[in-house]
Amino acid sequence: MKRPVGKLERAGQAPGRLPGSLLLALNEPSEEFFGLCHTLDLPISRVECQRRTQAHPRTFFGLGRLREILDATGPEIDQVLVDAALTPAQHCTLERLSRRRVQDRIDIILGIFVQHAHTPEAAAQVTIASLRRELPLIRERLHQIKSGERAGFLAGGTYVTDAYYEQARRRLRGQEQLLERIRRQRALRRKRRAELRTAALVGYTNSGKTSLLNALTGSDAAVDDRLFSTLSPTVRQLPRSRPPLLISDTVGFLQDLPPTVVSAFRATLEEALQADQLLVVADVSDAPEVLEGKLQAVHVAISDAGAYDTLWVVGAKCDTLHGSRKGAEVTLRQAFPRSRLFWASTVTGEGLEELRRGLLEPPSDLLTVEFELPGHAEAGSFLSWLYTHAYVDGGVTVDPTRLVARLSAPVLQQARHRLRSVGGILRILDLVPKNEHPGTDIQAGLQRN
Ligand SMILES: Nc1nc2c(ncn2[C@@H]2O[C@H](COP(=O)(O)OP(=O)(O)OP(=O)(O)O)[C@@H](O)[C@H]2O)c(=O)[nH]1
Ligand SMILES: [Mg+2]
Repeated sequence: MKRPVGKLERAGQAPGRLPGSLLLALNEPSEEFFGLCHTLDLPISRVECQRRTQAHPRTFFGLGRLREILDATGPEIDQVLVDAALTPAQHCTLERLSRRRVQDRIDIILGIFVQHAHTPEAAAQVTIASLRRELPLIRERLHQIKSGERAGFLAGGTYVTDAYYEQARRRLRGQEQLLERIRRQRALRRKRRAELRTAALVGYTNSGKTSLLNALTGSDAAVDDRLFSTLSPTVRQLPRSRPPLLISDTVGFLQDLPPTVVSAFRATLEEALQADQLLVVADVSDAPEVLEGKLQAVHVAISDAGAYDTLWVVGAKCDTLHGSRKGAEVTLRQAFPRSRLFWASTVTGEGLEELRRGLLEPPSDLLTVEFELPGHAEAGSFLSWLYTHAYVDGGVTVDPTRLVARLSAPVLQQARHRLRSVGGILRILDLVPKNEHPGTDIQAGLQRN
């Protein structure tokens, strides 16, 4: 993510033409904060920093320094941006002293999410996150009115604020119920797809996940050099995958993502993390120390959802590595030591074929099963079902129809069930996989259904 070069300078060249923002940061603003502001198109006209190890508990900067800055601030500044997550007390006090809208890191991230929420599910998630964010602020304003710090706020005083608080709570409950309904519908759709193999692209925001999905599946989901372009999961089938492999792309991670946002998007993320194969997409155009920090955030988010032995790492945007790949490779291997590593560029196409081949490979924990079917019509429908759920090895013989396929234990259960109505036979040719309990159901041997 590039810093919004020129925004500061442009505003400086034409003072007063466009209202701009005053940016406050402890020590110095982070590149990522500029990236977030760029994503929201917020023009920054002035940056003020204060060296201190901890923010002031009420005024963020020391009160003296804050007053000095605000006294020198005219109408060209219409809002204050703060590169930190403010407490409700700091937020409301800064608002009151500056008499301007105050937006901290959380507000800006939420603003981006609001802009990018294009589906009912994403919209409900974002509204919930915004309302959960808003409630403590309303409470703090109410507190400041009652303690006399904010006389006359909202004209009606405590009465109006109380009513607003209640209204926000009611809206929150309504949105939570709506989201629950949407999730139930999604769960139903997911259940229908549950037997199909899935791979999920996960990673830091802007790491190139959607570009990779598009390149692998020939789709055209929106790609942008801005943060959080994707909020709702997109699922596409990998062409020529048999059985079909569904690839999903979802919301990206960010270091220190506010808990309100994390909790609103948890279900979406967990759904992605349930995939059979996870692909962590890492942007190797980042400097190694930046990449390391981002991978750490990804690591935390993934391990929160359970350990992943089958995780693959994709060094994305590898066209930007003009010199050696060693540095990026060391960083990627340190973050995910046991993972298979791929390189990919959606610009030059490098590595895409290898990744596609990797995705088409059958997983190692499948059972090899021989089927013998009578040659009538039901056998045909069983065969077409088998082709969409198992890796059917070449060489199907007819009369009787005999074939060998590799399939997972759950698919085997269903195959057995379906065979009953067809009147066929199956024979498991290899041993029970390590992670299964040996039981009569899946032990080797001829079984008549
Ligand atoms: N040089 C180069 N740029 C790439 C490559 N892949 C993606 N990009 C650029 O990286 C930026 C982000 O790409 P996206 O695919 O939107 O990234 P994302 O991870 O889906 O981002 P979010 O949905 O915002 O989390 C875009 O400007 C892409 O054009 C690549 O292989 N090489
Ligand atoms: Mg995306």
